[in-house]
Amino acid sequence: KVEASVPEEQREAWKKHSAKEFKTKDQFEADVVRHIETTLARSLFNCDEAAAYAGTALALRDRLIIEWNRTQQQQTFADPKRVYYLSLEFLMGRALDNAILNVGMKDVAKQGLEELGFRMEDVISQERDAALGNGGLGRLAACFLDSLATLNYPAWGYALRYRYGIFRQEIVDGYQVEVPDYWLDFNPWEFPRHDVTVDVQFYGGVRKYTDDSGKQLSVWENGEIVTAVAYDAPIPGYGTRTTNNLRLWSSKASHGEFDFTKFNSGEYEASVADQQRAETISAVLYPNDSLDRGKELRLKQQYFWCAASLFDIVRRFKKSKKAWKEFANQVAIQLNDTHPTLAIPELMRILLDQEGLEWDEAWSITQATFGYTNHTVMPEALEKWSVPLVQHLLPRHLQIIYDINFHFLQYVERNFPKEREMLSRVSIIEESEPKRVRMAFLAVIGSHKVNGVAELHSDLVRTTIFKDFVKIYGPDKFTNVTNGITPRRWLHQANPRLSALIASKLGGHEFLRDLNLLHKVEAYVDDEEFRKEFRAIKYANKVRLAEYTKAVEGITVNPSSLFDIQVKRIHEYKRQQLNIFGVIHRYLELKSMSPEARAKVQPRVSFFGGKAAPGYWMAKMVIHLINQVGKVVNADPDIGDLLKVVFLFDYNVSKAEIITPASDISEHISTAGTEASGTSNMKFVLNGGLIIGTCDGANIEITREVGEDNIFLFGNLAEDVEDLRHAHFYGDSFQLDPSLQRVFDTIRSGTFGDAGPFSGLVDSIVDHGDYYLVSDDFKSYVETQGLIDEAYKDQEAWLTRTITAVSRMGFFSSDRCIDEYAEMICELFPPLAVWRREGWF
Ligand code: F58
Repeated sequence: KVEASVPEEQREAWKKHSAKEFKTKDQFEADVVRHIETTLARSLFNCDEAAAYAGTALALRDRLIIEWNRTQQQQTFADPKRVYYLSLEFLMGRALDNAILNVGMKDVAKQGLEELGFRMEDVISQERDAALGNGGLGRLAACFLDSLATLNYPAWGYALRYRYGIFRQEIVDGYQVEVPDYWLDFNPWEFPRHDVTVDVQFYGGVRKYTDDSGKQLSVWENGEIVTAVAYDAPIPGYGTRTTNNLRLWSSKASHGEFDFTKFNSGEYEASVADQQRAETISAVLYPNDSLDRGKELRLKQQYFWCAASLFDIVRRFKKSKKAWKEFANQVAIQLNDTHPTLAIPELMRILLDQEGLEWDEAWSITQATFGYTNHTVMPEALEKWSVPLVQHLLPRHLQIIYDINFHFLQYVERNFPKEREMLSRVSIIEESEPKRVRMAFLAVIGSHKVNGVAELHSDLVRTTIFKDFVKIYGPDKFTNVTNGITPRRWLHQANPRLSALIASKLGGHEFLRDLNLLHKVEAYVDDEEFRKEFRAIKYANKVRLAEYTKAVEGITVNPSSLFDIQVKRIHEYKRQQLNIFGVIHRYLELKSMSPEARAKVQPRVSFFGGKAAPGYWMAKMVIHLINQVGKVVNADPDIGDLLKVVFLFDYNVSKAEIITPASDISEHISTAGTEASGTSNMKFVLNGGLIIGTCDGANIEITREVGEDNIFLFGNLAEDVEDLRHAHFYGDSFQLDPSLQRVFDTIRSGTFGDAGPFSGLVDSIVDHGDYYLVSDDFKSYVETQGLIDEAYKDQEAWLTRTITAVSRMGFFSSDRCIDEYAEMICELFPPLAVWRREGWF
């Protein structure tokens, strides 16, 4: 039973006046104008596009709030099992366009804005991206929120409210320069909840005591307190009234702005320093996309966020007055990578120290509550925290981690008495100097399910990093949920014309809710009218990217060229270096051709985009090389339109919405076994582009779905990688492919400017073992690019391939993933199956 704050007799007045949603264009316009005039204090004489954006966003926000409140009320009354997605990153991008679409107001808003004197695209582009993430992992979390709401799951996201998101990238003299991303100037989508706060403790010590019943308990005390303040953002589902909540925590000093005792005694600086130290916790997103740097502030962020979120979740559970044994029936917590793993010892601490449960009961509740998603098998990305650091910052948690380890190792010893060396391999504590806590092991041990994000990756998870754990727990604990993307943003929003074309053939936009319906598109693969429009759409999207390229990079590209795109974080394992070496090879080939031969060449534009982690020298040199090559090639009169090289600076979600629909070919060319899944590969194919890729991550399942003829695979397989690496180190003669040798010679000769900065790139391949096997795959890469050139010349066949591929992409909807998570991991069924079908209302 939930207490209402307004007595029965007064509720009529509330109902009469409670906010109403707008439905018509007139009501929409009225709300926009009212906000511009009263909330922003502007008028029609000084309303620029930024103000129009603000007014529109506020009008839409009013509308979202109604549904949001309603959803939350319904959930409070029904008190179903809820799923909590703990992710340190949510790469949301822009919210307005998505909100307009999801509440079904696209036409009304477009016409309304036109009547008020604005173009919808201009208004939408005023919004800054919410860039609270690095790359795929953060964007996946954002797609999942969209799907959870669309499928009516009662779900909350929890993260940090970073004051600075991922840095903005500028290019100066061909080098990446990082600029802070202060995105909170005007953010209409968040609601500060100053009444929802949690005090989070750090440092201090642990005291043992005996309570009245004679029971031994521990208490963590005398630490430093930082307050977490909740900021909520509504997450509307598509075609449903369900509007879920994303809760972001902001840190502030527990005593408010100043410590008044210090302030009053004249210690102004100390008083302000405390405040700044507290606020630093949620100040900035760490811009590393794969390396674990083990920084204290990062650990503080992780604990701060876990502690605040768990307090909130437990507080909500306790309102229901249910017994603790019901906890895991009411609460499913999904850990997005190991970053939230401290939630495991934190829940144990709450259950043991605050609620007085016995170890065994607390542990079975904890294990039943958590599920863990792994996103990488690369050793340098697996988090390990130094024991002395955890001891200092979280002394009680370290005890609990040791206790968990003790129980676990006892279990292993009992069950595998002959395998003593296994104990040190699986121990949560690594016996290094200093000792370190292996967070991935803690996550596995504390969860009831562990999943990878594509089939190959889940196999590698089972056979490499968690091999021993499969033996210990049995294979059922380890599963796969292949990633997906939301078709609302990545088809309908990014490519409205293609979405409209598909809708015209399928009798409406239902495919946006059930992407498997796309298979019906295949029936139109020979339909001339359909083909014509499909081709025109691709061309228009390429023209849009060409215009954008001209506007921001000053480079003219011909939209009739083959557009080859590689946009993602810059990393050696993703092998942008392979791509740019291939481009240089192409350039050298062109230079040595006769005019007759050149006339037969397929013109191509190579687009690159992506950020390098600020401390990642090699990745930064890759960016520099791309820019330097572009400078030379684009200015070469011999080459003209035959080859252009473009680095699109500051790649982010909103730019991806322009770039993705414009590809003919996109590159997903990671060293086999390194890219867990990839998700942009799915986006490109869904938008009518083909892929050149290695047998890695989700490329393999994309091949299974679209058919081998509709994808260009090349390169060595994951199972060969170990031997190839070994051969680089121990093989007697290392023979570089002559074409690659020529590429290196050209770089070293200074053709692309000072060769000094590029020596590391070349040396890593020639002298340092070529860890990412660029030289092993170079030949087949270049050959496959040749096949692509040939294939592209037959435009009709190419079109058939792209249409076929689009129609077979239904599997890659994030809606499918979310249902799989719900069924297999969170065990949200059966009650949710009903709501899922029928919606909440
Ligand atoms: C990515 N991981 C995988 N990590 O690389 C990609 O293959 C996969 O498709 C995607 O997750 C979604 O499953 C990724 O983006 C990060 O950015 C982390 C940020 C924090 C530090 C460690 C890496």
